[in-house]
Amino acid sequence: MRKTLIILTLLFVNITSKSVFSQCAPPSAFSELDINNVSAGLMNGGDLWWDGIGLPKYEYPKYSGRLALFAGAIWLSALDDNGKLLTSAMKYRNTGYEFYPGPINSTTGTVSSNSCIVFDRFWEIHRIEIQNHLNNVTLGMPVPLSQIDDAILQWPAKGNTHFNNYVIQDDLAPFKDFNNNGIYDPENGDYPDIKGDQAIFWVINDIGGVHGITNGDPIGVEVHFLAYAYYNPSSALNDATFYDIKVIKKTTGNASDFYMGLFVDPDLGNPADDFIGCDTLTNSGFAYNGDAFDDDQSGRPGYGQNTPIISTTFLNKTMNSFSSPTYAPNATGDAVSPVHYRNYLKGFWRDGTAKTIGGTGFGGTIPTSFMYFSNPASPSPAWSEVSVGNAPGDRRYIQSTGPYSLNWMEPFDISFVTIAHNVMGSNDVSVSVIPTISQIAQLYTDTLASGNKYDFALGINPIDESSIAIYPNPVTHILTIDLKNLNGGNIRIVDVNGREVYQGNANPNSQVLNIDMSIYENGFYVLSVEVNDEKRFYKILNSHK
Ligand SMILES: [Ca+2]
Ligand SMILES: [Ca+2]
Ligand SMILES: [Ca+2]
Ligand SMILES: [Ca+2]
Repeated sequence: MRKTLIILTLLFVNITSKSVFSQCAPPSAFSELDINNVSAGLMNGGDLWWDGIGLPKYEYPKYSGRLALFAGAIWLSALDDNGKLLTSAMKYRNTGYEFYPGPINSTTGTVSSNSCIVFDRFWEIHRIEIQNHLNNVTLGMPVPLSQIDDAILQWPAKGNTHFNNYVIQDDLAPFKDFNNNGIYDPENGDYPDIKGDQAIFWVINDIGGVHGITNGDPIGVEVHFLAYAYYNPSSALNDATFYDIKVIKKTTGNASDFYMGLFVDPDLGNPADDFIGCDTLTNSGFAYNGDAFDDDQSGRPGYGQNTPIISTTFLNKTMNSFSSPTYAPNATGDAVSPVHYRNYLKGFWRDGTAKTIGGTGFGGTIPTSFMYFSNPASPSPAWSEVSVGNAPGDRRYIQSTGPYSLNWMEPFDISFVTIAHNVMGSNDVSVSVIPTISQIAQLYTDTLASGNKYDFALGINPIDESSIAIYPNPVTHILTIDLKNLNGGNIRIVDVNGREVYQGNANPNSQVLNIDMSIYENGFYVLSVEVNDEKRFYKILNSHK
């Protein structure tokens, strides 16, 4: 991305967008996901990985001063009940905004200027803070507020009475409703339901002001983001950042033919010598250096001979198209109208003509939705930027998924992962990139499939739910606790009044505990299993006679 234009037009933009009816001030928050080998800047305007003005903020490796991505953004396009085109697609901020801070009130279908202000921020939380909180939780007794970390107390979850000056009436930031009362009350054991060792939540909407990028009509959606990362130096997770995005139509009426895209502007060190491509099997787009040496450029350090490959992978949705617009003001160029945005999201060029296999993807005979879908290390007739002999340059790409129905109050969920692959100058993605993507995508799938409610860490979870069996529940006489593969653990059972009625240890030689529950009164009990400072809770119904 050429950055000078953005700065020149920024002042003009702010004036024009404020002169219209906008209820919300533009988004102004910035945060960083930085627990592992990546430092990823986050913005709250539907854009990612930059500072909102002109500097890239996706540093890899962290502290190296080298940047792998210039920016990214979400693109949404749908039709309303009458077939009218609706568009909310962010790019850069040079002509305004598409998304504004805060949720939409589902009763009124509107945003309030107060919510725009209260939500113009990020909520950051670490796994360790949640563990500390759980260690303070004594069942049946509220945790004193003074003992609860602000990050947990202020978590923007439904019904949180400790949240400042705003009543959160709908589902918002994910949480574990430990006491099952439908609202977030951390003093009674609730806690943020994050993934990763560090997670950052924010919420935006597309109706808080004019759409200064696409000039399109809003879809009427609230969008939740949870960005998260794992500290795991022994695996590729350490080079990855994850994003769970939830899109909820909250204004009246349903939308159809909904497409969602991820716009990515990779700038691998020197932005002027890059190539891009995609892998349809792993639902991934990627960027690699277009020549053998990534030079310094305008004070931005290049990667030299060891440029990483950077990939973006849809984890729970199929990638239905991959496009790379040129800078030409013609059919292959940037989207400048809502119809253009939609055409790219559907896999066409901006004017609606099909992309075609071979060459630059334009004007051929065999239509395709995916540009440069081959391994760059494979010779022609494989189709990559290398095989067709392109000149390296500044690239952007759009990967999309769709179409879907987007019905009122039915969330659309998409997760993606961005991975930097330290490949030591190779562009053979089949060897050095795709296996890593597959491995991480599999970890993601396994974690979902396990139903593990304590899924703080992929692959390194200290208490795996499948390693504990507790039965029967309800219990009429003997409650069996089988710790299977775990190396022992501490078991406590507490009644509804917070009184401990049982405490015992399982050890590696006797992993099965049989507890006679018939000696206790009927009713609910909470059983905790503690292994290596990790606790897991179970609600048990005692029901003898
Ligand atoms: Ca609760
Ligand atoms: Ca480069
Ligand atoms: Ca170069
Ligand atoms: Ca670029």
